[in-house]
Amino acid sequence: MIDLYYWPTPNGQKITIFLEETATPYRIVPVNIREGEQFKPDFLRISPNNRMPAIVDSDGPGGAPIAIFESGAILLYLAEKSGRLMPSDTRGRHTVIQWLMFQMANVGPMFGQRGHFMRAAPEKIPYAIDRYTNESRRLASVMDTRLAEAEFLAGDYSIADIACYPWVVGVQREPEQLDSRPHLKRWLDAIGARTPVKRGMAVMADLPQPPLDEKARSILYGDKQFERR
Ligand SMILES: N[C@@H](CCC(=O)N[C@@H](CS)C(=O)NCC(=O)O)C(=O)O
Repeated sequence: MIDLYYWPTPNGQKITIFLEETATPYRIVPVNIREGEQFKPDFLRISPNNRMPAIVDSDGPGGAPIAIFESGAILLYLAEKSGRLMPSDTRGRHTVIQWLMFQMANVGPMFGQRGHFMRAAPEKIPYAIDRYTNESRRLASVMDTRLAEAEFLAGDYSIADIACYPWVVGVQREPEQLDSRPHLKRWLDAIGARTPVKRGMAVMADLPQPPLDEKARSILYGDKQFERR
């Protein structure tokens, strides 16, 4: 059984989508990051970077439990274990890894910082908003160019698409951005139409997400992050 330490954010949704796509049994262990549950000692033993998602697979290598943090590492582990959504030939594997790293090192951080400076930051800093908006748009164009020549990021549907989708789906709220990126639009529509993707995206999605209050702000972006453990 896979225990998924989870909160409904794009990084968490990558894993629920994979688990739904592969019909892998899993149990959700909520980690309320606004309440600071990511700092509980039991969770830090699993995820020392105080970030979700993380998994514990009770049936890990050799039949012993294994804990994994970082969504990209979790996707690689689950793909390898299940033999799904990742090709087995060397060229195909590395194409997937390359686009997975593109998501982890670029799409997640840049889209994430854009969201932070647009919605969470207490003051609106035009330089920061412009910087991360420009980078997010540039990355959307990189994807559009790639998707002009390939149906999915690594050729066939894979964990690279699953990693990108929950981050990029928000571009649909800015339809003018998709007018000039028709291949990205086609890809978003195709992935969004998949039933397991809908199920993965829906896990705990009805949770009320009021604007961040002072306590949540301090937990997520304040002194709490710097306390020695
Ligand atoms: N690179 C990490 C990022 C995970 C991440 O940033 N998780 C956020 C929510 S999306 C989190 O747990 N934040 C808690 C905190 O900042 O204390 C991954 O892909 O797993």
